[in-house]
Amino acid sequence: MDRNGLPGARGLAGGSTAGPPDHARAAPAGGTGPDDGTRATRVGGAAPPRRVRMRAPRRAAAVAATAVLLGGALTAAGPAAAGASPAAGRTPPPVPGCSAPYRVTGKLAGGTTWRMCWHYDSSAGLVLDDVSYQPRGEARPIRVLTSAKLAQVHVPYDDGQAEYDDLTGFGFGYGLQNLKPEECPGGTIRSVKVPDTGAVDGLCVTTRSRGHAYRMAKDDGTGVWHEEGRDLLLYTVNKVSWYEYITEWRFSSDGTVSANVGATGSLSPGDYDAGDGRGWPIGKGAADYAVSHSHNVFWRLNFGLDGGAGDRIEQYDSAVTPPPAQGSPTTRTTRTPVTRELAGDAADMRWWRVVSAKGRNTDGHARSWEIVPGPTAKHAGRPYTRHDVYFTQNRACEQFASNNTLDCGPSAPDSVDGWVNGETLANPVVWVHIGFHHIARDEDQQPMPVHWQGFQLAPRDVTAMNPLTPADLADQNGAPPTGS
Ligand SMILES: [Cu+2]
Repeated sequence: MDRNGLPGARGLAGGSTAGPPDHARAAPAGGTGPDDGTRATRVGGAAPPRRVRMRAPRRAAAVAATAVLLGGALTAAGPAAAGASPAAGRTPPPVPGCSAPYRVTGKLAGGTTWRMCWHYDSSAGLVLDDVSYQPRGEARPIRVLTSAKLAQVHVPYDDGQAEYDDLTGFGFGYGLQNLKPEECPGGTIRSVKVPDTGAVDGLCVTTRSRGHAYRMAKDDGTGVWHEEGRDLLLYTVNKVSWYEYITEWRFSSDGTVSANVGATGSLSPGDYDAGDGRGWPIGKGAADYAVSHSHNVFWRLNFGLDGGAGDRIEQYDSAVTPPPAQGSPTTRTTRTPVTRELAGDAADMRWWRVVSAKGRNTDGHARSWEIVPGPTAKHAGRPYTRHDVYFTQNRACEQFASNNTLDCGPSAPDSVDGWVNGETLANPVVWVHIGFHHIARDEDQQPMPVHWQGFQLAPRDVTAMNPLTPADLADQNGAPPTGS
C-alpha cells in the first residue's frame, strides 16, 4: 500500500472521497487537513512523511476552508493549529436550551428515571449535559453530571510513523454516521445538526436489558426476589478514516453509568506494511502485516453533584499485611482527600470517588460516585497517556486531553498533564483515560468486530439502599433478618 496516500482501489470506493491525498497529515507544511498543522506544532515542521490514512472524512477539506473563512474561529483547523495565529482558538460552544429534541428522559423498569440534555460538538461529538438520576422513592431528580463527553481518541502507531488525535485532529465530529432504524431497536433516532454537514440521523436513544439486576432466594424457600436490569442507552457512530467509533453511554436502573467506546469498521489496509518490524499477519501466509497501534481514549466529566459546585475527590488505598504464623492476612484501607490537582495512577486496591459537597442520602451519608475503570493498557509514549485519571480545576478552555484546540493563552499547555499544576480543586473536572493496544488478528477482517474500552460510575451512598429494593425488603436497611 502506498504510504503517500495515492488512492488505492478501496480508497476511492463509493465516491465519498475527495480524491487526492485527502488527508494532508503527511504534508510537511501548508496542508489542508485539520490535523496536520497540529502535528507540525508538536513534532516539528520537519517531520518525516508519515502514514496517511486514506478515505479520510471528506469533511476535512470543508472544515479547513470554513476555518479560513472565519479566521480560525470555528475550529482549530489549518492556520490556527499550525501556529500562524497562536491566539486563535474557538470558544466553547454554548449549550443549547434543552428543548424537546435535545431532551432525553428514560423511565426504566424498577422505577428509575434518568434525565439529560444533549448537544453536538464538532470535535467531541455527542455531549451530555445536566444528567440527573431519580430512583423510585426520591422526590426530586439527583443531579449527577453537568457535562460528560469524549475528550480525545489518541492513536499512536507502534512504528512511530503515525500518531492521530482523532477528535481534534482528524474530524471525528464531522464523521457522524446516519443510523438505520434497525440499528436502534426499540428506540428513536434523533436528528443531529453537524456543522458544515447538516442534519444526520445520528443519535440512537433506546433501552436495553442487562440481565440480572439482583437475585436473592427467600430463606423459607418460598421463592426468589429477582429483577431484570434495564439500561437507557444513547449512542452515536463516528467514522474516522477506516475506523468507526461507537460512543456509548448507558444509564442503568440501579444508578450505574457506563461509558464505552467501541472501535469497528475496518483495519486500515494502508498499514499492512509491518512498519513496526513485527505487526501481525492478517492475510494468507506472511505478506500482509498490520501495524500494531494503540487507541488511548479520554473522557471529560464535570460532575456538579446535587446541582452544586465544590465536589470533593477522595482516593482510597488498601494495604494487605500477610498473615502471622497463626492467623489470617489483614487489610487496612486509608482515605486520602485529593485537594489539589492530580495525575492519578491505578494501583492494586486503589480507587477514587467524587463526593457531593451538599447531598446526603436518607442515612445521612454523603452522596458520591465511584470511578470504576475498565481494562486498560497504559501507553507511556506521551505525558498525557502516562496516567489513568486526572483531576483538574474546571476551566472552560481545557476541553481535550491532548491537542486541545481551545485558547488557554499563548504559552498554555495543550494537554491535560500540563494542567495539573498544583491548583486547589475547588470545582474539579475528572478525566478518565482507558487505553487499548491493538495487535490485529485474522478475525479483525472484515468488518472488524467491535472492541470496547470504557469505565463506569457507580453510585456510592446516593440512596440509602439498593434503588431497586422491592417493597417487602425496604425495612431491612442496616438490619437484615439474621434468622435462617
Ligand atoms: Cu485498532
